[in-house]
Amino acid sequence: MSSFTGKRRFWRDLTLFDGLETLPEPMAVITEGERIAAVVPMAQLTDDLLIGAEEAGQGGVLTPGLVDCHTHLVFGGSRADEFEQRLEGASYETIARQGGGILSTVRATRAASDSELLDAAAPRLQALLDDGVTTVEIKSGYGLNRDDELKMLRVARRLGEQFPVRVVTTLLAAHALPPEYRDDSDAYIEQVCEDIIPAAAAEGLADAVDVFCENIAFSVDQCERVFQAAQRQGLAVKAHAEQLSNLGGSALAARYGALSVDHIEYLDSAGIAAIRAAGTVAVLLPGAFYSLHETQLPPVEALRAAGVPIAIASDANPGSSPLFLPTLMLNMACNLFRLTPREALAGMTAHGARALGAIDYGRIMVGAMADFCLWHVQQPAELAYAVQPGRLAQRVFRGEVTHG
Ligand code: DI6
Ligand code: FE
Repeated sequence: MSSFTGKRRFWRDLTLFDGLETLPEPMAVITEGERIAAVVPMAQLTDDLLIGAEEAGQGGVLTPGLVDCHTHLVFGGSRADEFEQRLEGASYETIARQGGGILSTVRATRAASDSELLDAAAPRLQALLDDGVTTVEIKSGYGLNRDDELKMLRVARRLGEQFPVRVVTTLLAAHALPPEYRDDSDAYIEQVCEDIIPAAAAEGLADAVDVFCENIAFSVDQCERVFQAAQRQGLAVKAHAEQLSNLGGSALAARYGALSVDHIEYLDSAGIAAIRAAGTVAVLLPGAFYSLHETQLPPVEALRAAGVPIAIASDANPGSSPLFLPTLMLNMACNLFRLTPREALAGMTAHGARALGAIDYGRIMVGAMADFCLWHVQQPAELAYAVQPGRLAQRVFRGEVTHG
């Protein structure tokens, strides 16, 4: 018997993807309260293991609950008008330099109340849950001042209280230059470092701090100041880096022990060596690559050869990735970036959890959180091969069946 407490449930006759690979024989999973208590081949499922346990499912493919480790799920307004402009040839950068893009969403987010932001985010979050997500990272970054950045993070925290999901929050105040600092980016970075980060840390609203290191956003030096301020508050760091060019943001992030570097289409061999040495996760965001019609592919083969863990996420946001279907990201990771289905699934389970600095979810193993999904598919690869909402047979979060 395990050392855990709580209600005992078991699932049997499973094709099990454990977060890294598909096990070769039919398996059973036994939970106790919020934790996984046993993972055994059916051939070893003896009666003593089932004492006091209620059968909760049988058959099908079981995977860890999906971990969407990079989203901008909380935001006001819509960018459908820019979608049309970009289809008519305007570039993402041009729209941003004209005060559109992120700043368009900033204006709408600042104007929205907490409850309006929560009501707008709720159906987007539900769409992720209905597609198997049990952990979601939600960034700020559309407030760009203390009050509105903290407003976004409070809304993210409330979503985690109101829905059966784990919400991990990230402060991304260094997402874009707000209009009131249009001529003095260093002064804005000073406010981020001396005011916004300490205020978020004091209220326990942020689990990590992120930056957008890019020509249309902030320089390596400015991002380094943000990382130093985060570390003064004991917060982990991550970076949107090498998305549209190579400024060396990933190498900087690695020097600060970043949990992850994200996008990284323009990552070079020096950056790969740096993140490999730092144990930083490479988060690929195929939705943004696809929506922005990018052509520069991330260096997947070099990341594989270097043994860098690759995560996949939706980057769900109103501008560069208005895509709220995580299993579509599995399909895109394979079709656009040539990941294998196994790599893509690991990227949205074990490696997604690692990109959030987590060790007790994202895997099906004894002692892990009982966060997992039973799917109406014959084999795990189908989850990446086909894009088909509605395949979730059961969703289990902290040991409780929340769907199906
Ligand atoms: N890179 C992106 O693709 C998103 N943020 C970032 O740093 C874009 C967010 C938006 O367009 O609203
Ligand atoms: Fe992003």
